[in-house]
Amino acid sequence: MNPYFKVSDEVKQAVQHNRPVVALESTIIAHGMPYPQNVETALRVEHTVRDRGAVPATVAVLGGVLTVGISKAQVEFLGRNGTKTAKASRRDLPVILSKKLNGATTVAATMIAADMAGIRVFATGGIGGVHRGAEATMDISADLEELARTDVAVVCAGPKSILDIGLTLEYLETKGVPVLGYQTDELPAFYCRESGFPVDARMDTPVDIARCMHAKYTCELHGGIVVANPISREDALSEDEMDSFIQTALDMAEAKGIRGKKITPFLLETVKELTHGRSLKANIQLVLGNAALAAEIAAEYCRLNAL
Ligand code: PSU
Ligand code: MN
Repeated sequence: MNPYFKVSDEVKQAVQHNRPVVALESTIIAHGMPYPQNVETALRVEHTVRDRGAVPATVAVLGGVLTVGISKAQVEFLGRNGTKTAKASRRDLPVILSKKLNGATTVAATMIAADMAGIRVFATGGIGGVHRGAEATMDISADLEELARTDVAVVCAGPKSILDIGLTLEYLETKGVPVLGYQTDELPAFYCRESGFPVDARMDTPVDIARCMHAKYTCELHGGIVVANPISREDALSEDEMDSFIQTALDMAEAKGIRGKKITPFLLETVKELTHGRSLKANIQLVLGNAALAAEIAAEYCRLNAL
């Protein structure tokens, strides 16, 4: 018995019977979007996963318990409470658990929980990465280190251009993390479909991605896989336009001296204001798209494991 860890009955049953499950994070709820869009989106994402025949498993720390498969009421609580709930990445977990606090799990912390629960597929909006200027600040998201060590495929819309995408790819290469493009040769960059950087490999179907996971985990090549799923054409924002907004947001962060775990939420919020909410709409749409793809990959992965 681990007093710091809990899996809902529904998720536990699904994992035990090799039925598809998709892990979902909660930093995006508490720190990534404003209320009430955060709650609406989190519940729509769960619904999308169910529609595709998989069980959603939203992860958060509640009263010192890392919980996989939180309830609707708990999603609502996290959404309303917003940034009052601490952002919890790997290094934050021991303090939050021991003090019986609440925590909104990042990609890294959600991967840890998913792995502990036996869930291999996780959907989110964007992963953390190497920040611009990291040569000086050393700001590299713990998400990358987690991708290096924890066996979970993360379906995302690519790293956001608030990051240094080239350095993020270099880091992932060093750490042995495959970066797969879903129906694309080019790495998408979150709100935009283009980044100017190629992916390691293009995968055209969910079963191809599941096969890649199967090969990796059968050979015990530990660590994550990035599945980069471009935002739909109709929801995408233009690269040129976003570049200038992102530069403005970065300059504002610099002027205000914002650093550490606060930087990612600050940049997201500022870009949202600069685009008059258009970036929020794009963010919502891409998360829904990632949830749908993740559910399909999870189903294919279960099929391969049943053979
Ligand atoms: N990217 C997004 N939206 C988010 C995040 C990243 O587009 O909400 C969140 C994720 O939870 C990710 C975290 O794991 O930010 C990364 O934070 P940091 O850079 O401090 O590691
Ligand atoms: Mn950071």
